[in-house]
Amino acid sequence: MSSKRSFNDYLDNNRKMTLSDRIISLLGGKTSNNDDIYEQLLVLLIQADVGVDTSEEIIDQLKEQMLQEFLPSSRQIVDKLAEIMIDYYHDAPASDASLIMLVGVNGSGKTTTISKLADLYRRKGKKVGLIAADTFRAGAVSQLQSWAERLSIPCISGKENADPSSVLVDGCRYFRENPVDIIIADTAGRMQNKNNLMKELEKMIRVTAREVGQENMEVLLTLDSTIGQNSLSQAEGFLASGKLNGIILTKMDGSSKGGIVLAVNHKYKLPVRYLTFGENIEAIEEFDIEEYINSLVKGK
Ligand SMILES: Nc1nc2c(ncn2[C@@H]2O[C@H](COP(=O)(O)OP(=O)(O)OP(=O)(O)O)[C@@H](O)[C@H]2O)c(=O)[nH]1
Ligand SMILES: [Mg+2]
Repeated sequence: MSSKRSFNDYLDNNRKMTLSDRIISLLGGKTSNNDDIYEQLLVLLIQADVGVDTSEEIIDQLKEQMLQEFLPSSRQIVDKLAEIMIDYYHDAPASDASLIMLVGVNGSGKTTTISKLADLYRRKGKKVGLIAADTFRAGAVSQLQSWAERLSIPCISGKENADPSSVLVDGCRYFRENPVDIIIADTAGRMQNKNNLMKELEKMIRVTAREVGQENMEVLLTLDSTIGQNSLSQAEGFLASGKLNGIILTKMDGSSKGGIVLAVNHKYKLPVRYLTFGENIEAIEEFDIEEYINSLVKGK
């Protein structure tokens, strides 16, 4: 039997009071169409990092709904809030890309997440290959290579300071000769406002797309769930580099609830593919909006 613990197990063990506990204790079990209640709910959403504009939009929708239907219990209001938040999310079908490239700011969790993803795919019976295209940070290549060795999967890398685009091309060609089911490529961390580094990323994406085909690759942005509002500007900056297909929400084991991901998803139509919740290699899950909202709002 697997000892794998899910994100919800993690929450069960680590969060004392859920948003819904707080809402229900605020509402005291009964309801009235009281502006005070909306104000309190708004504050709770903002505290969950959902962001002011998004929280206001969601509460406005709740107000509208509550004009149309009478919800006699606080539990029903919580359920309605969850329903509205799930509808707010733009879903997109899971991709069957043959190459996934992780991009993001420094320290957002790219390399760690790649080892988790590699292990996840491997457990699903897929053959995985890695490309270590972070040639910028000393030690980055060996960080990924040591994971590859532990997982017994091939990892193609370049020398420190090599052109990352050429490492990507070499990697794609290697895996054309030695096929795998999925290639996962690591890239150097970069701030979204550093023009030269974003230009470099544009080239990396362009040459990789030329090797494997634009439709066969997916570029995912790792967003550290603890950084809050800056996620919006990161998404905007990385979208400008030519291709961005989705988000991986990292570090959900902290105190943050990562609610800003709803705002990012809604604004840029970027689906959340995975979330990670710890240092353990198994601390990754495919993202499920209903589970996420239920854990955020209802705690189950
Ligand atoms: N608590 C926690 N820490 C994480 C998680 N994912 C990554 N980390 C930690 O975050 C730090 C940065 O992780 P990396 O994977 O090296 O991040 P990166 O984006 O590759 O960093 P650069 O390559 O420097 O841009 C490390 O200390 C990781 O252990 C997570 O889900 N939970
Ligand atoms: Mg890294």
